[in-house]
Amino acid sequence: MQKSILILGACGQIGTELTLELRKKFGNENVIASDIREGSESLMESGPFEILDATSYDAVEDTVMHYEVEEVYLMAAMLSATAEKFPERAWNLNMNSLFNVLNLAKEKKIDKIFWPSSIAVFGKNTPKENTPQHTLMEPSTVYGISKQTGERWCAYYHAKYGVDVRSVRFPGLISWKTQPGGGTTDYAVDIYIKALEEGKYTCFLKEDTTLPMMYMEDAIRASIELMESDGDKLSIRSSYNLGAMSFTPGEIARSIQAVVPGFKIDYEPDFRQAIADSWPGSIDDSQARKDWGWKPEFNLERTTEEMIRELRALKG
Ligand code: AKB
Repeated sequence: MQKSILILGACGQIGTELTLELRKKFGNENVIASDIREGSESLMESGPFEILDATSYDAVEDTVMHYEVEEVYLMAAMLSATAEKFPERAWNLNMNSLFNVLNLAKEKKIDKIFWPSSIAVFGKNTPKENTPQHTLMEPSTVYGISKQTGERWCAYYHAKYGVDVRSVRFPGLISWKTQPGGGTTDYAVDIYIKALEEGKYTCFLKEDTTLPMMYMEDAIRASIELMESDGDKLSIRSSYNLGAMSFTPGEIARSIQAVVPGFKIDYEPDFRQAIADSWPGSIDDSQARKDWGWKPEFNLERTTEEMIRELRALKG
């Protein structure tokens, strides 16, 4: 199928792999990558790229009109740990970029939007295990507040203006191609890199902190599957719970030790511990499974195998 797709924030952890996958699926020329900075060689050279600030309505609108864009994936955001340091900048980036694409859809300049929410929408009074789709949500971080507010705006634009916006609440994402930046779950990527480079890692969370996580391949597949699914079957227009695996720093360390003998970990919790403590340990994603057939493929063991194999191959 031919359609024109714009990725805002294409050079980040999700955006890079999402762009390459969408190009494989819909053709290089049809997928326009954009960001405020240049990205990896494979992203820049495989299709159109624009330097674009997602918070500028005029700039986004110009690009949408120029390429006759039909679908937008809005991946630009400031994540939880960085957002605590720059609350206003985080709020402006996370909210203004969302309003821009919601308004473009309201004005019928684009047909469909993908916007990721996060487990950060939940708070310390939310049930921690098997966190339900509909539950108490009292986020304690700027990032979480921006995502929860964003969810309400998505549901509102869908109900009021018929905007076709689709969203999932991502857990921590693990990938080897592009590193994350500024998140609380970033340790689950850093640990693999440090295990291979130095044989040891100092974790900024406690040994027994359980968080929900997902391998990037599953996350990319979830995003595209949700966008390609029948809109009439989607009962959630705020954001779908999405689960894959849950583990602690102690458990991921042991899974690495099984393939990197001698790997050592120690623990020096910092301000990110309080953020992690306010988030769920596991997620009930039955609504996503029912509405659009979501099913994860990667558990911790398979993730560790792939991460170590790919990172070793990168080092040569
Ligand atoms: C973060 O740690 O901030 C993100 C997230 C869970 O949304 N990875």
